[in-house]
Amino acid sequence: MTNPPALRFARLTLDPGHAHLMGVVNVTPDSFSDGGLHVDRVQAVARGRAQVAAGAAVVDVGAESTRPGATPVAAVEERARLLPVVRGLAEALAGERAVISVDTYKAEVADAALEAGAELVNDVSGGLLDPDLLRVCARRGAAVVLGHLRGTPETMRGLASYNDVVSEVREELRERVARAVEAGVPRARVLVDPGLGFAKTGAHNLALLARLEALVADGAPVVVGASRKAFLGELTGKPPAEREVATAAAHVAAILAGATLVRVHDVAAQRDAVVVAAAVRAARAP
Ligand code: PMM
Repeated sequence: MTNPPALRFARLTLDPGHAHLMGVVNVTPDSFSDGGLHVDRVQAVARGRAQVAAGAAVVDVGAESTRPGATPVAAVEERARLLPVVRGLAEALAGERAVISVDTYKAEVADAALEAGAELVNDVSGGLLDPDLLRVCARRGAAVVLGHLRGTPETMRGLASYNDVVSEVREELRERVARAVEAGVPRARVLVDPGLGFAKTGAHNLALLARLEALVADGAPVVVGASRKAFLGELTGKPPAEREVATAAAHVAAILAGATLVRVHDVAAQRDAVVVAAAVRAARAP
């Protein structure tokens, strides 16, 4: 297995040979309050602080759902939702060993979020939906997660067709990494993600988890997001809120295969599984 270099951020260095938690912070309008975005902002910042207190190295702030079939949000709206939260988190986490990530595929949103204090861009499309995003990351020295999807979140459901999902995803991720490097992002600042659920069936997700070593072997730190996803519901028969143990099992498999970062909704619920899986991996004979 190759050993990717450490990922340096302002107050934290992520060792790709270890496993870390990325806690999700969703910023969606609160339809039950007339305070709207303000109330949302306070709650989102508190959520981010709690994720870090529970053990997250990264908080991933997102304002547009990328679930299958989700309708896109305009960049201006996405920025208006995200920026106050990113600024609030940058202030709230100033003394913490934590990194703020922004979950967006839009260059102008990423640019504004990096200006506001984010250090990592999490693009589920891997630079495919807005190629300017890679140039923004290069210019600002940001690290970037390049996710694998086909089509768009709106259309991807119909595009889950592969002969060999693992080798095709690996090939397409290699192309995306090459494009990021061409755009000026240092290779050492690029992470990759197989994009579980993004133009994938449950069987595709399982194949990617089962053979994740193939992606890890390419050298970039691997991010995995299985948290509460539909394929875990298909396996267990449980609704999203009851998929924490299933999430932990999927992420333990990913960590044993070499994943560096797992993206979760509930850091407190997931931390111990990640710590134990990482310790087992580290205890392997060198
Ligand atoms: N999944 C979702 C959103 N962002 N980012 C990365 N890097 N990997 C993922 O698997 C991923 C992501 C969609 O899941 P959610 O709507 O449940 O957050």
